Amino acid sequence: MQHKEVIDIIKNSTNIAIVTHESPDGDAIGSSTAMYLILKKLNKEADLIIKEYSNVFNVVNILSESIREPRNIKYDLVIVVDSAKIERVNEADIIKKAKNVINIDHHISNNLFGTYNIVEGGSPACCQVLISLFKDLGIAIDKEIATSLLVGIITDTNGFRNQSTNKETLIDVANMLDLGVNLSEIYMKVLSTNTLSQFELKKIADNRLEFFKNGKIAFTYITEEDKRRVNAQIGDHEGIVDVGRCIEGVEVSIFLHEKDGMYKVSLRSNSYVNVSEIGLMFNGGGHFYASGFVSNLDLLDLKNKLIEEVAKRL
Ligand SMILES: [Mn+2]
Repeated sequence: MQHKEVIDIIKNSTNIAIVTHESPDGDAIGSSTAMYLILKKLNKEADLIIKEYSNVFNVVNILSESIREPRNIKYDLVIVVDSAKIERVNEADIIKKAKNVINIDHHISNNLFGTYNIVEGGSPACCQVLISLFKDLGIAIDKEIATSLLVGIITDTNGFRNQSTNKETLIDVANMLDLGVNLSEIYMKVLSTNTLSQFELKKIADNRLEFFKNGKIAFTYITEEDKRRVNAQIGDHEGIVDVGRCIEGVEVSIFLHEKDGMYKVSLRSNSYVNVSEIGLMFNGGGHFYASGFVSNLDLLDLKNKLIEEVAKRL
């Protein structure tokens, strides 16, 4: 997709909304706020719609003050960031009603639901996809925008550790340092600091960690009851799936997290298992090394099915 067409649509739209996927992670928050700030530079006040988010993302200063309720109108343009499909977005109805939809994403499973799609499957973060769009828009990134972009890049690359991290990522980040962003502070806040409830939740998951297939599969879970017990806040389960993934010999880490009576499944692989295939089988999606889906199977059934599917690919 050529950026030019997308740029014209942005410039010619008045009522614009920015939306992202439910349970927004750092890349969802970073992409939405970076897009919001870029539009501001174009003298466009977009409705930034984010239903809920973890406090750690307040490292993006403008976040809380910029969020709006969706208006009951037909938007000229809805920009959807970091979302593989409409069903993952809380505000699916405003997307469906909109005159134009720009879908900006990096999931290989993205089903190109937009009127215009800028989808770079395999790119380490939606924020990285945005950087090249912003360059073509001819608007210089400032410190505030760079902070948003870094939140996305740091979280989605897991601190530059994921396989998807590439030369471009590091060059983009190096360039942002010239703008005075505090890389170490952002890194600490979004990736290295645990809230107390997050720590307690992780302890529960650590204690339940089991290994299968000669230690190649790691499995753990947390329930609604666990979350109540530690008074967990939104986002407190983030990062738990990486505990299993970082143990020597593990190829795939499986983490189940109960929410609203269903299980949200996170899968992470280290080198050769394409977990996006498994995500797709269960109507979810993702990337080669990271994918997820939601299931209404019970814990034991889900666990067995997942171990079976992963084992086929070992
Ligand atoms: Mn992402």
